[in-house]
Amino acid sequence: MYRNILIVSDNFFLINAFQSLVEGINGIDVSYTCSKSNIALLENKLLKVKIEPIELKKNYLEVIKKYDLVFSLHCKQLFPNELVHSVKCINVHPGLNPYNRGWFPQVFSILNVMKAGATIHEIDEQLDHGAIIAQKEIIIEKWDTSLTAYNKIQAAEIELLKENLPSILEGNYKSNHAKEEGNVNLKKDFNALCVIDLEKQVTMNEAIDYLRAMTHGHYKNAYFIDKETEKKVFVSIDLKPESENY
Ligand code: 0FX
Repeated sequence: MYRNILIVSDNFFLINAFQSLVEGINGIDVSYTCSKSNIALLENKLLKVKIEPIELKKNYLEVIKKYDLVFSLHCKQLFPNELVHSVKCINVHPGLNPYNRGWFPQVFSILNVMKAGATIHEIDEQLDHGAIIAQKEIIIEKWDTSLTAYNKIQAAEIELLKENLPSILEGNYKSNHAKEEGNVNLKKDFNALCVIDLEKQVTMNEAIDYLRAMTHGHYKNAYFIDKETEKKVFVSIDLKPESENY
């Protein structure tokens, strides 16, 4: 059984959910950390745990000495190879590996119609790539935006943690490598997507899919530049399926 567990996370919701899941388990010691730059999380009064900043690139040797299991629950930092090779590191990822590994998987799944969901996997040297412990697919409906798809994915992540945490802590889980390498999207791919080319000709179907992929609550994603004022104009979309509101 793993006893000294480190959580590295930049996600409020997942930290609190993890804490609720481990609350009653005896014999384990769980420490919670986030990126140094995540002031909002470090100062968040609603967090149920004490959280400390960590810089994995600098502090990985201390982590190797102190912990025998490390979880990444949506963490902004890359895990150094030395850490991954020395301690069991596990990632809870908001995508259905190997489809759309990397940045904001559901955004790309809306656009390229690849499967979406949540995956718990061992961390290796490549992005969202290690042996898969468990995964859950979510269905993206035609009226889902990035936000509504993401909410389904977070719910799937919690379900996966509930189902798999006992065997992960015991170290007796099974894991399998994905049969394909899949595809990877990076932050720069998302940034490039944000720029709307007003002259581009697309079908209404493509336009709606693009806008719902880029719509995520208050985030200002897709934009065009107004020629006269040279201001950025941000664009999002509101979709309501008939059964919900009519
Ligand atoms: O927890 P998380 O999903 O993101 C975290 C890390 O911040 C990120 O670096 C890491 N790749 C990921 C696995 O874990 O929260 P978030 O608020 O950064 O992003 C959540 C969703 O919000 C994302 O899937 C798409 C949307 N979003 C986010 C940002 C920052 C946008 O639409 N636009 C944005 O500018």
